[in-house]
Amino acid sequence: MFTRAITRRPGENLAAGLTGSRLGPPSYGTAKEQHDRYVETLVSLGLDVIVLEPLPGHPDAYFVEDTAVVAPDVAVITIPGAESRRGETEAIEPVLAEYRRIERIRPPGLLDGGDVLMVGTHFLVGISGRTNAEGAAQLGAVLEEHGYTWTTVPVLRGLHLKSNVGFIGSDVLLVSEGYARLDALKRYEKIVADNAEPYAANTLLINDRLIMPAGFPKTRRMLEATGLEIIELDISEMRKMDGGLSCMSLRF
Ligand code: CIR
Repeated sequence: MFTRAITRRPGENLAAGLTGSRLGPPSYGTAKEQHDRYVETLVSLGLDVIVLEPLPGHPDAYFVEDTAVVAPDVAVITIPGAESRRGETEAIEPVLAEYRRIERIRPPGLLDGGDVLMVGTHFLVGISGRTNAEGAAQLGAVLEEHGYTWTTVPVLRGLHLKSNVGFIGSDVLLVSEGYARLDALKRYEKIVADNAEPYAANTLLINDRLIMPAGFPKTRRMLEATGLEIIELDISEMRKMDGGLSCMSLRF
C-alpha cells in the first residue's frame, strides 16, 4: 500500500520542456486542471499528497518521478540523463529526506526514475537514452544492500521503461507490443496493450485501483478482466511533453 506521494505543479513555462512528441504545444490552463485532477485522485485513494510549487527555470520539474527512486526504506536521488533537468534533484532531496534515508547516484552514472519499475521486491531498470549502465549498477548496489533484487531491461522504444511497461499487480505487467517478447521480462505474466494504444501501458496501480490515461478503450477492456476498479484521467497536455501518469508523482 502507498501512503504518500510527492508531486509538483506544472509551471507557466511547461511548453519549454523537452519533448520528442509532435502533438503541439501544451496549454498551461488545461495542464493545471489536469494536474489538479491527478492530485485529487491520489488523495481519493488515501494518499497524503505533497504538492510542491513550480520550479523556476525547470519546465519539466513537475515530472518529479525522474528525480528519485523511492524504496520502502531508502530513496536514491538520481542524476537525470537530460542536462536541462539536473537542477531538479536538489529541490526534491530535502522533501524525501523527511521520510527516507538518502543515497545518491554519482557521475558518470545517469538515471531517470521513469526507467525504474518496482515489482514487489524486484526492480526493473531500463537502459535508455536517459539511464546508462553505470547509473543502473549504482542503483542496483544500493537496492541490494537493502535486500532487493534488480535486473536491467533494454528500452526499445519510448522515452523511458515506464513509457511502455507498467506493473498492474501480483506478477503482471502491462506492456506495449514489442516488450511482450523481451527476454528480460520473460518471467512475468503480461497483458499487451492494444497495438494502436501503446501509451496506455503507462498505467498506475495504486492501492488496488488502476489509474489509466483516458481514451484507450481497447486496453481498458483488457484491464477490466483484472477485476480492479479503473479510473481514467485525461493527461493530454502532459503527453504532449512526453510525460505520463507515473511521471507526475513519487509514490511510497
Ligand atoms: C523529459 O523529456 O524529460 C520530460 N519532458 C518528460 C519526462 C517524463 N517522465 C517520465 O516518463 N518519468
